[in-house]
Amino acid sequence: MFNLILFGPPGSGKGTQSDKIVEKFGLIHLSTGNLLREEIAAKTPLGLEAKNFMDKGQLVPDEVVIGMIDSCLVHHADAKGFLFDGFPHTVAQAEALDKLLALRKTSICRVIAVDVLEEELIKRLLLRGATSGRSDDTTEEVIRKRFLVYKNETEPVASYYEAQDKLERINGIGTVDEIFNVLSTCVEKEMSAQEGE
Ligand code: B4P
Repeated sequence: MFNLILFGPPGSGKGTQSDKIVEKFGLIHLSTGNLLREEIAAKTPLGLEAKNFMDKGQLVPDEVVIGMIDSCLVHHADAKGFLFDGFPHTVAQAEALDKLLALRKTSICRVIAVDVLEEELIKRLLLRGATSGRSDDTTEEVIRKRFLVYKNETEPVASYYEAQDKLERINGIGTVDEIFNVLSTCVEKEMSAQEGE
């Protein structure tokens, strides 16, 4: 199995690039942000609980998102591999993911971190908020809160994978196609290294 994590701050382009990577490489896209928004749109009890956290720029509790990922792994037991987008967001989620994958005799191959400066991220998110109506993108106050949470709770996930020698950083500023080309090269290199093992 080939399992990849796309890592980065809110608005760094994880969702945008994930759609293109899964199409090119035949992986299953697991986005906790999308899964949570589907629950919100369907007005499920889980969605209503999650909306409270997301609208304030906070993370949804670990046990909720870990449970969602576990059910997706069960549902796609025959997948060639997974692209995790927006997961893990905390070190506790990263540890849980390692355990879930070990139960399936597989592991994370590579974590690609997309680096973008905060001022560019704010511009992108406010623009998306104005056109999509996403409630966590509409005010700069909530967006800045999300960055603070990212620094405190999510950035340590990068060190967690760096210690496993799995982290690679790329520049996330440029056109969508330019960034996709860089990402594709990283994925191809990693896939051929895995085939050679
Ligand atoms: P997500 O849905 O995961 O994150 P996002 O804010 O959409 O960022 P992404 O990096 O995917 O940006 P995108 O491609 O869309 O999380 C939302 C919230 O859900 C979190 O704050 C949290 O509350 C909750 N959540 C999710 N996962 C969780 C977890 N595991 N644990 C706890 N809580 C969790 O790009 C952003 C914008 O930039 C788009 O408008 C796009 O068109 C534009 N863009 C993309 N690439 C560009 C480029 N190269 N140049 C210019 N613009 C670009």
